[in-house]
Amino acid sequence: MNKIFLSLGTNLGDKEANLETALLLLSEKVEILKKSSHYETEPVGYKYQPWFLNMVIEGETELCAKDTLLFIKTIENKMKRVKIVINGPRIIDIDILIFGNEKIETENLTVPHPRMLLRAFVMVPLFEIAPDIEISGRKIKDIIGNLEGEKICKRN
Ligand code: PH2
Ligand code: MG
Ligand code: MG
Repeated sequence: MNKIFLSLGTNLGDKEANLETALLLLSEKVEILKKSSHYETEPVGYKYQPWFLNMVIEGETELCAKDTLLFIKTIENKMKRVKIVINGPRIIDIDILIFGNEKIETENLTVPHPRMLLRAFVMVPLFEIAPDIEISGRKIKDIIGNLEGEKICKRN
């Protein structure tokens, strides 16, 4: 079994429903152990788009990293994600943040996720469910302390 952390994000349509659908589809092959709260977050990168709803989950899967990525892509396709603008609006985006203690650098997949340390919309929900993990030898609390102030608001 592989212990994994995934981030989910959506900023089109019924965002709550999109997260629920994605979790349901994920649960076919990933046992979901912990779910963060949902966070409304200011778009990072491309600004001219609606705010996102983001969350992070901890799970376990029998799949290897490559097959997990393929599985995630089938879910994004099932949910009819279309890519028009880089970093632009999407019905669902599911990213592999951490995959066991594997370090992966291939054309399609880099783990730990290369930009996660810079993004409050990943690090804040991750801290909520896994405050004690370290990423590349750094404590999450220290990483969050150094982030730029992108706006992020926890939903009840
Ligand atoms: N995803 C991106 C780019 N920018 N901004 C927020 N707030 N949330 C996201 O999930 C997000 C983003 C690329 O995947
Ligand atoms: Mg992403
Ligand atoms: Mg992605």
